[in-house]
Amino acid sequence: MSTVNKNQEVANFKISSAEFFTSAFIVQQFPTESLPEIAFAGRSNVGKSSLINALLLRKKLVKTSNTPGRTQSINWFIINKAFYFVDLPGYGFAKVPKEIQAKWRWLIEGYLQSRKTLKGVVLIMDARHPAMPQDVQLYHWLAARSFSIIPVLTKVDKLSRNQWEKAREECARILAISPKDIVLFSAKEKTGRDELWLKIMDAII
Ligand SMILES: Nc1nc2c(ncn2[C@@H]2O[C@H](COP(=O)(O)OP(=O)(O)OP(=O)(O)O)[C@@H](O)[C@H]2O)c(=O)[nH]1
Ligand SMILES: [Mg+2]
Repeated sequence: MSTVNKNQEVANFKISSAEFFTSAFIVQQFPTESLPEIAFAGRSNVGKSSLINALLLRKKLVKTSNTPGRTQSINWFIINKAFYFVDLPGYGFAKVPKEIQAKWRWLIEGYLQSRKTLKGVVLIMDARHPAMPQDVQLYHWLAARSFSIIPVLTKVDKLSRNQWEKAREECARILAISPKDIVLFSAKEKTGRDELWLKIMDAII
């Protein structure tokens, strides 16, 4: 499909419904696999939940917080009754006790390893600290399993415009990918929203 058609597709795309579906604190609580799923992963407090709200143009569908470690379960949201967005707990927050971190890791890996309906993973990083060691670790873990990965640098509103490309190039260098594969995003300003929707649609189809 040409870029013009694709942009048109995003322009015509309407979010007719976006609802909370279910939560899982343990693997046994995962809902039955049915519709395609897109997961959102990243370090604690990076802005995963805010990014989902920005994509859906909903202010409070997904709970966000200033305190890292807000999202403690895997949460499914059903969009247009056609696919799920899956908000994962964050990783790598030092103040979360070790045994809780281990539990979340178990839960996240349990999800990523087993989910047959998982179509793509949006890997969210902070534009001010692109590709931290745990991001790189998750990126390689996903790449080794042939996942469709969509790397995103969020909170770009916190950088000056001339730092955007620097952040993107730095991230691309560390992940050994092309800068154009990385989406620059801001939940606050809705920067990169159409571009990210396009990549998500590509992954779902
Ligand atoms: N300026 C700015 N702030 C943001 C942006 N995205 C998120 N934030 C802020 O970052 C903080 C964390 O956002 P969340 O969306 O709760 O982050 P999270 O990754 O879901 O956090 P956990 O669930 O704890 O892992 C909140 O105070 C948000 O308001 C953004 O694009 N720009
Ligand atoms: Mg969250």
